[in-house]
Amino acid sequence: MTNHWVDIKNADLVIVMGGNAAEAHPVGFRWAVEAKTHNNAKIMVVDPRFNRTAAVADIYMPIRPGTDIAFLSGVIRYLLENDHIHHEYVKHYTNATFLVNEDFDFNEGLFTGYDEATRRYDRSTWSYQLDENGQAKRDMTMQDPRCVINLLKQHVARYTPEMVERITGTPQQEHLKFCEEIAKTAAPEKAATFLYALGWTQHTVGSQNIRTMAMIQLLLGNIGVSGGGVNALRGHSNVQGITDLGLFPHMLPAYIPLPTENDLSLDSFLARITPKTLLKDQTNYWQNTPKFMVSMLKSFFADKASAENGFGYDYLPKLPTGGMDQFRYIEEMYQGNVNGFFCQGMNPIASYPNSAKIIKALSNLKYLVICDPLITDTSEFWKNYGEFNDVKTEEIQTEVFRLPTTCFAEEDGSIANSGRWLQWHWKASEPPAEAKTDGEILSELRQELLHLYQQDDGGRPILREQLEAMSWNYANPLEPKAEEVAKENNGYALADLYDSNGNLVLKKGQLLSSFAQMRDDGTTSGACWIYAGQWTERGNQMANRDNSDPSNLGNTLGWAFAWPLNRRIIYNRASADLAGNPWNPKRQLIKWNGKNWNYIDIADYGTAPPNSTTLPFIMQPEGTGCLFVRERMVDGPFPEHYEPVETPIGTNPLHPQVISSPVARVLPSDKMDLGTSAEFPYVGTTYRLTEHFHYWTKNVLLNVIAQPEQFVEISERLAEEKGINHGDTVKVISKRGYIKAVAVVTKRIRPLMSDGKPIHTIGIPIHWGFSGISKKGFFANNLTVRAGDANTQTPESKCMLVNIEKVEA
Ligand SMILES: Nc1nc2c(c(=O)[nH]1)N[C@H]1C(S)=C(S)[C@@H](COP(=O)(O)OP(=O)(O)OC[C@H]3O[C@@H](n4cnc5c(=O)[nH]c(N)nc54)[C@H](O)[C@@H]3O)O[C@H]1N2
Ligand SMILES: Nc1nc2c(c(=O)[nH]1)N[C@H]1C(S)=C(S)[C@@H](COP(=O)(O)OP(=O)(O)OC[C@H]3O[C@@H](n4cnc5c(=O)[nH]c(N)nc54)[C@H](O)[C@@H]3O)O[C@H]1N2
Ligand SMILES: [Mo]
Repeated sequence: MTNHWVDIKNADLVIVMGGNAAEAHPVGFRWAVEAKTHNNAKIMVVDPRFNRTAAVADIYMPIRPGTDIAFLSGVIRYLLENDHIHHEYVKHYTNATFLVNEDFDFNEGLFTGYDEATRRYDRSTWSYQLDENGQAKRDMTMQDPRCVINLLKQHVARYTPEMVERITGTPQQEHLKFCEEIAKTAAPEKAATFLYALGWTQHTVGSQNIRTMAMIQLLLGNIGVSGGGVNALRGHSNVQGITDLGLFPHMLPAYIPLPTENDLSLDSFLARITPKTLLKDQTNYWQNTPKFMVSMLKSFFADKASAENGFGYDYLPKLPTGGMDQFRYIEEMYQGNVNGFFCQGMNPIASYPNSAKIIKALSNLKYLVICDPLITDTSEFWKNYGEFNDVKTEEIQTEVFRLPTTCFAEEDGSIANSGRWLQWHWKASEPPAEAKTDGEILSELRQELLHLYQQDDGGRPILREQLEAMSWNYANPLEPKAEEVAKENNGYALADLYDSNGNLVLKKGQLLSSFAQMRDDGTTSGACWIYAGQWTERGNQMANRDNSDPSNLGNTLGWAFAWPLNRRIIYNRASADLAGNPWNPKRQLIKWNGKNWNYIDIADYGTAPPNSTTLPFIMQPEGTGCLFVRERMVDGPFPEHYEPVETPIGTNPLHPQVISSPVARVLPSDKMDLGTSAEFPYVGTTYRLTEHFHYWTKNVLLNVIAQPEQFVEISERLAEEKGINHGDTVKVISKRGYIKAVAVVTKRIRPLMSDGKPIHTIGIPIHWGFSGISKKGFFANNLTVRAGDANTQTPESKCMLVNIEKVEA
C-alpha cells in the first residue's frame, strides 16, 4: 500500500475492484465501512460477481474477467476528454509534460521494438527526448504532440464507451456512473482509494491492470494524499514481509534485483541498475543503490566481503537466463531434471495452476522435503484418494520427508501488514512435540551442508566457499533469535562513522537509525535497507504501542514501525502544492518548519524549501509520477487490453491480429494444454471464502462445519440452458482436468454480452482437496492455465475456459 489500513477511513470514495475485501480482508475492511459511516464516502465495487463486498457497497457493476484495462482505459479517456483532472498536480507532479522519443510508436496492438522470435520487446525507444546534458525535455504548455499527455490521449481514444462495453460486457450507463463518481475526486480536496488484490494480479496483464489504476490516481491527484493511494491488500499475514525481504526468485531484499548470469561484476551490475537522474535537482533516491547493495553484501558475508573481492559479489547466486519462476522449476521437475525439492510453507499441488502437471513433476523427484505444521495435500501427493487423487502409488519413487514446523504463535518475530507496518509479536506457546522453527531447521541444514561440503565439494569449490562465506553470527548458531535477525536486517556501523562536518554519527558496533547512514565502502552492514530504523539504539521500534493520534487521521506514528523510516503515506510531499499549501487543509500531512517537512507524517522529501524545483516522487529518476513508463514494464509503456490466454470471445476487438499479451509468460510445453471456446465455452474464475483459509482450514472442525462442501456458482440463465438445478452435482471441465461440486444457482452472477455474444462465468471457490478432516473435494487448480504475467509471472488463475455438465451425485 502507498497508504495504510486506517487511512482508508479518510477516503471520499472507496473503490474495490480486483478484490473482495469484505470477504478476504474482513477485519481491515472495517476502515472502508468507517469511511462510509463517518466520512460520507461511497463504496463502489466492480467485479464479475455480486460478492460480499458488493453486498455492502453503494454502487456495483459487473465486468467480464480479464478486461479491467479496457474498463479503466475508458475511464482515462472520459477524464481527459471531459477535463476532469487535477491540473496543477498533473502538470507538476506527473510526467505529462515530458517529451517522448520520436521513434516510439504503437501500432496494431504492438509497441515499437517487438521481436516475434523471442516474444520480447526491445525497450530502447520507450524513453524521453533528452537535452545535451542528458536531462529529459519538457513542454510545460503541453502543446507538443510528443508530450506524454498527448500520446496518452491518443492511446486511450480507442476506448470509446461502445468499445468498453463490447470488451468488458459492462453496460455503458453503468460504466458512465463509475466515471462520474470517480471524476468528483479530481477536485483538489477530494480523494479516492482503490483496494485491490488477486482479481487484478492473477492475469497475464496483471501488472498493467494495477498500472492503469495508478495512472487514474495520478490524473486525479490522489497519490501521496491521505485517503488516496494505490492499495494492494496483501494475502498471507506476512506476504508483505517476504516480498520486502526478497523471497522472490528474481530479487534480493528491499526490491534490489538479483544479478543475472550476464552481470559479471559488482561494478557493472551496479552501473546497470542504478538509475541516472532525468531532471535537474531531483532526489532520485535509488541512486543510493550501491550503498544499499554493499551494506547488504557486508551483512551476508561479513569479513569475507571486501572491496578487493567486490564485497563477495561472486558468492551471490545469479539468475539463470530464462528466469527461475514456478513455471520453470516445475517444468524442470516435469522433464526429470531435478533430484530434490525443499517445500517450506506451501502446498503447490493445491495452489499452483494445473495440479495434474505438478503431481507428475513431483513424481519425477528423488526426494521431497515438506516443512509445515500440518499434513498437506502435497505431502500426500503420492497417495491414491480415488477420484480426488487418482495416482498409481506403486509407480511413484519419490521419497517424502516431513519436518514439522512451528507457526507464528509459537515464536517471537515481526509481521509486516499491507500498510508496511512492522509489528512485533511475542511467543504465546511452546511448540508441540518435535516441531521446530523454520530458523532452526535451516540452521541445522546449513551446518550439515557445510560439514558435507568441507569433506567433499564435488569438484565445485565455489559451493563450499559460498557456505563458508555466509555470515552466521548468532549466539547459538543452531537457533538464531528473532531479535538477532531483526537487528541484522536493520544494520550496524562496522567502523566509527562521521558526517561531512567531521562529527561522530555512530560508533562502531552501534545499530543504524536510518538507511541514510549506509555507506558503499564496507563500513556499514544491513541486509534490508528499507527495514533500517526498525531496531535502533533506542530499542525495538516494532514493539512501539502508543496509539495516540493527534490529527485524527490515523497516522499513529507511535504505533509499530512503518518502512521506510516510519513514514505512513508514501510520496506525501504530493499532498501539497509547490508552495506547500495542502490540497486539503483538513487532511494536512506535511508542513515546512524551516528545516524539513515533518508534521503529521514523516516527510519523504528532503530539506528543499517551498517552491523548490525538487519534485515529490523521490524514488523516480524524473521526480514525478509516471503516466508513461520508460523501461520498467516489459509489456508496454502504456497499458493495453489483451485477452486472457484462454479467451471466450476468441478475438481482440481492438486488434484481431494480436489477441492476448504478446509477451505473456507461457512455456512452449504448456501451449498445447490451452483450450478454445469452441470446446470450453464458459469462463471459470477462482476465489476465496471468508470461512476458509486456503487449504489449512480443512483441518479445523469449526471452519469445516461453517463451509462444509465444495460448490460452484452459476447464473440462473446458464442453469436453465444446461438443465441444472440448485443443489445438483455438476462437473466443470477444462483442457487440463475437472472438478465435481454442488451447483449453487444464483442471481449474483449474470451473463454479460461481450463482442455480441452472451458470456457466462462460473465461480469456483478454491478451498477443497483430499487431505485433512473435511469432506474430500477437488483442487480448483485442476482447471487453471499455466500462463503468467510477463512482469511478475503471476499465474492467470482468475480466468480460464471451462465447460459444465450435470452428473450423478
Ligand atoms: N478468509 C480468507 N481470507 C483470505 C485468504 C483466504 O484463503 N481466506 N487468502 C488471503 C490471500 S493469500 C490473498 S492473496 C487475498 C486475496 O484477496 P482477494 O483478491 O480479495 O480474493 P479472491 O477471492 O481471490 O478474489 C477477489 C475477487 O476478484 C474477482 N475477480 C476475478 N477476476 C476478476 C477480474 O478480471 N476483474 C475484477 N475486477 N475482479 C475479478 C473475483 O470475483 C473475487 O470477488 O486474500 C487473503 N485473505
Ligand atoms: N486457482 C487459484 N490458485 C491460487 C490462488 C487463487 O486465487 N486461485 N491464489 C494464490 C495465492 S494468492 C496464494 S498466496 C497461494 C497460496 O498457496 P500456498 O502458500 O501454497 O497455500 P497455503 O495453503 O496457504 O500453504 C501455506 C502452508 O504453510 C504452512 N505454514 C503456516 N505457518 C507456517 C510456518 O511458520 N512455517 C512453515 N514452514 N509453514 C507454515 C501452512 O500449514 C500451509 O500448509 O495460492 C495461489 N493459488
Ligand atoms: Mo496470496
